[in-house]
Amino acid sequence: MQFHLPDLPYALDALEPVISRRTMQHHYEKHHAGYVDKLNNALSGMAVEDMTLEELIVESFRKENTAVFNLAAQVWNHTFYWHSMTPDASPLEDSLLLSLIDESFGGLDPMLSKFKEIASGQFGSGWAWLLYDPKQGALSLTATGNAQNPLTEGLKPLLTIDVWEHAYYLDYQQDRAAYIDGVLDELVNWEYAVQNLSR
Ligand code: MN3
Repeated sequence: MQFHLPDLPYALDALEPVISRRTMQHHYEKHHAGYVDKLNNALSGMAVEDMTLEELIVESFRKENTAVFNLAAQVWNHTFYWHSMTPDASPLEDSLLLSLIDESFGGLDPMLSKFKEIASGQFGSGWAWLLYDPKQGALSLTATGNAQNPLTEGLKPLLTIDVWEHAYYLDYQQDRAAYIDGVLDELVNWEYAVQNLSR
């Protein structure tokens, strides 16, 4: 079984000036591609035929196969992150998602402020997520360390932002908050979040 590096949904320079072409080249062509290669190497000889990447994430987590889990989750997280952003961002329209955001956070602006706070506050490498909890019927925001992925807890990711240093260091150096502001103010792909909620 070979997993493949998915195409980027836009050109390498499409997210400028928030994320530079140079960052995208390193991040997509080196980091993301590297995780795909290492995952395929780690899986050689293992019986994972017909497993989707999501199934592999949940299964390797359950079996405490940390090496495979970390790589599979990093492959999935990056693909999800690219799609969480768009150069053609438009405001979130009236939708079930907007109603849930109102219910769970008291509005879009308070939700975005909290998203920024959680993403900035993640100590070390990781991800910040907007999630739907099917059991509670409610949204939540959380940060996870390293490769950790909310799929393992039965939660449905709607959006993510990568807060590993490689995501912003070339453009913003240590100023993670400026990168997060740029992404959440300019690049959020609400259409993708709406699709994820209805999946
Ligand atoms: Mn990354």
